[in-house]
Amino acid sequence: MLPRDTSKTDYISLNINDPGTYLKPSRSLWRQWNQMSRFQRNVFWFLVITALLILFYLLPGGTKNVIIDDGSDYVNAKVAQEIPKGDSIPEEVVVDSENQGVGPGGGEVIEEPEFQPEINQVDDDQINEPPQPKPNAMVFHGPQNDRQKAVVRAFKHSWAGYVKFAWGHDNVKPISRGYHEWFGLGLTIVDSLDTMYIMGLKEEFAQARAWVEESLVFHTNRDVNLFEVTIRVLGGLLSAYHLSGDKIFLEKAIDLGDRMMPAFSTRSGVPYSDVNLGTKSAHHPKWGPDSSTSEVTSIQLEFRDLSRTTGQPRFEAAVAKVSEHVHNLEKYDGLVPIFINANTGLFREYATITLGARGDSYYEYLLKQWVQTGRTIDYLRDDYVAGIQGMQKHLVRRTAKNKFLFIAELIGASRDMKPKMDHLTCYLPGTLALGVHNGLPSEHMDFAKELTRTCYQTHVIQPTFLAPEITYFNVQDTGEESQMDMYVKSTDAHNLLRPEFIESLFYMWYFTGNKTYQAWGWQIFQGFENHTKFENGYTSIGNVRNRNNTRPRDMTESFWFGETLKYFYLLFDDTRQLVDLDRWVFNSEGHPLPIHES
Ligand code: DMJ
Repeated sequence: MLPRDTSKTDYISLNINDPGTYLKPSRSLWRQWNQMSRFQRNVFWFLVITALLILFYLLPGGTKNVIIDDGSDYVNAKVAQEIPKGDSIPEEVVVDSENQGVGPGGGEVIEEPEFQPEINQVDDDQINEPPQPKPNAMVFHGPQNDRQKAVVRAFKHSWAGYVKFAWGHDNVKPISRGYHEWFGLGLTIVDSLDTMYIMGLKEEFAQARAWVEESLVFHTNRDVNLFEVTIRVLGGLLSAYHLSGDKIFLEKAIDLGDRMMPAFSTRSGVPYSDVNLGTKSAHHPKWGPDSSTSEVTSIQLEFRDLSRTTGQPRFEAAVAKVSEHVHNLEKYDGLVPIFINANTGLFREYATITLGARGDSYYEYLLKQWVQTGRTIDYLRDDYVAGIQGMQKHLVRRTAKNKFLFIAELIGASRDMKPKMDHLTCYLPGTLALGVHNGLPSEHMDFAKELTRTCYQTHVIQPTFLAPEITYFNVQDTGEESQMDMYVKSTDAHNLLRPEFIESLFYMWYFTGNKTYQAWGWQIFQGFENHTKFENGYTSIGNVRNRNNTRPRDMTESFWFGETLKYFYLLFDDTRQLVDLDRWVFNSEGHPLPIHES
């Protein structure tokens, strides 16, 4: 074979690294261009267009989804592409039925034009309210008895897995030794801060504090859920600030609060569910046009606290407007449907009424806001009392056999009663007890005790001693000896390490001093120890009905650290003085915030 004669090639080499090839003054560019083959010209244009595109995308504000604010956010940007914005989290990591992006009502997304209101904010300069003085650091002395020590061991075990395999990410996956990203905000770290502080875990707290200072940033172009970020991150930061007096937490809270404010830029002032902290834009969820009622009404403690702490009233003004708006809406004997439209400001007609997902903390925050503001805002108390009366009239039912009290749901236009209760509803006894302590009707305590007993039963009847996500109740007497009070469908048999019942046990113990509540909590703690503990932490499980087949889900929600373990620790505080409930009010994620005089 003859060697190829390269001197007679029918192309010229295109070396873009050699400027001489193109810029030699002796050869005209035009001639060179004409000598190029079509292929070479295409390559040339391709390179030029690519370069322009890269330039365009690197310019600030050039894109919505791909821009990365700085190199350190690369992982977040990558994950943002893996988890579609506002869509449901993939099944294997879906852990929170309230947060699943599968919208009731069909999923048809109504595109509404973006509304730019005349800013429903207060001009901070006009109101001369000084910020609170920096709080003194609270002092905690660590676990005082064997049960508290066991809880701290559980915390440290779980935390160790998180540090090792998921540091800086939202959640640890303790079995596969990986992590799960939801908002890319280090949720577990921020949710854990005050728990560690209260448990006296100084080294762990210092490590987390350093991460907050160096790595917690909010400028990533990514949609987050307003409610979840408010209760977990804003609440976690503010609580850490009030307990420790460390200003870094407040600085981060202010930045976050500012970035969430665009969510309130709607016609009605009722916020959108989703807000992009990077671009500061907000919208309704991808799965439907409405926000969840509990979500828009359970952000007030945190935004108000931010205002009171900084002396900047605009945060409180925005959320107070939402509460006032909802107060003025027509209700069903104090009960609210679970969806509300941010633009019309109206409830979705005939949406479900429930004390479970999407309804629960509406009632909780009526009471807690009233407590937070020194019991001075009457309509909040009145709406809360009306809500409890409405529950007793329309939702409270009893099982046929043992007359266990539960809170049913009302479904659809016909308002049919569904004898089903989410585990989420088991927060209510604690809230009722808090209300009675603050002077509300003493019958609420009877209600609280009965519901506590039922929630305890949802644990007792399971071989794992852990409650399922949802329980159904038998209300018709069949006359059969074997009739059960409650049953669980296989799709509802999971346990996500949720805190609600432990939270209620803590309040019941705190206000009554009845050690039975501590004993019940200890039994449940053993359930978690026996069935959710693995080498690298604790995981949600898919099945509480069979101790030999619990189907571990490989996921630790941040509320395990922020709430469940904190409430266990407080429940086992024999002195009942660790956190004074006349000075502090816990937000919906278990973060204590100070009570004000007005
Ligand atoms: C937490 O994020 C909060 O307690 C919220 O109010 C309800 N759901 C989870 C815990 O189950």
